[in-house]
Amino acid sequence: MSEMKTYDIITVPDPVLRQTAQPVSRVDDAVRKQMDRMLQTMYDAPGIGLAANQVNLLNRVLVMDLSKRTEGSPAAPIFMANPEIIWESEEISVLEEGCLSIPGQAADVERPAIVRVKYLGYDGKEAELSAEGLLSHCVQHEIDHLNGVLFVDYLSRLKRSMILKRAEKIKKQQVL
Ligand code: GNR
Ligand code: NI
Repeated sequence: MSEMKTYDIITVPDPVLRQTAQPVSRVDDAVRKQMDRMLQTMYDAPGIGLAANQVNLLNRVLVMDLSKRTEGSPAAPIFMANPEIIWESEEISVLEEGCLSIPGQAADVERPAIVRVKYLGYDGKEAELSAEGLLSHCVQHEIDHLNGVLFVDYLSRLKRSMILKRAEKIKKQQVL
C-alpha cells in the first residue's frame, strides 16, 4: 500500500499546464487507479490539491486533502471527476496560494469566497460540495488547472512575470 507508484509533477513553462482537460465518460477502475496515484503523488509532494494536468494527464480529474497530515490523524481525501462550479458567492476572499507546478512561489489571490461544486465521486456517483475558506480556494485552483489556468493569471503582468521567472530559475537549480 505505501509503495504505490506516483507521477512526476510538471512545472511551468510546460505547455500541458495551459491545455484544457477533457471530461471522463465515467469513473471506472482506470480512473480510480489514476485518482489513487494522484493522491499519493500529492501527499508525497506535499500539497493539499492536485489536478490531472499537473501529472501530464488531460482528463478532468482532481484530488484534494486538507486534513492535518500528521501521525495519528486520519486522511480525508476528496476525489472529483468532471467538477463544475454551479454557484459562487458575490463575496470575495483573498488568500495566499502556492502551486506545485510553480515551485517556491506564492501570492495573494482573489476568488469568490464560497462555491458549490457538482462532480462525480470515487464511486462514480454525482455529488455536490459547498466550500469556503482554504477548501474553496483549493477547489477553484484545481478546476482552473483543468482549464489551463494558473493562479498567476489573476496577478498583475509584473507580478506574474516575476513569479514565473523565479519559478523557472528554481527548477533549473534543482536539475543542475
Ligand atoms: O498545495 C497547494 N496549496 C494551496 C494553497 C492555497 C491554495 C491552493 C493550493 S493548491 C496547492 C497544490 C497545487 O498546486 N494544486 O494544484
Ligand atoms: Ni496548482
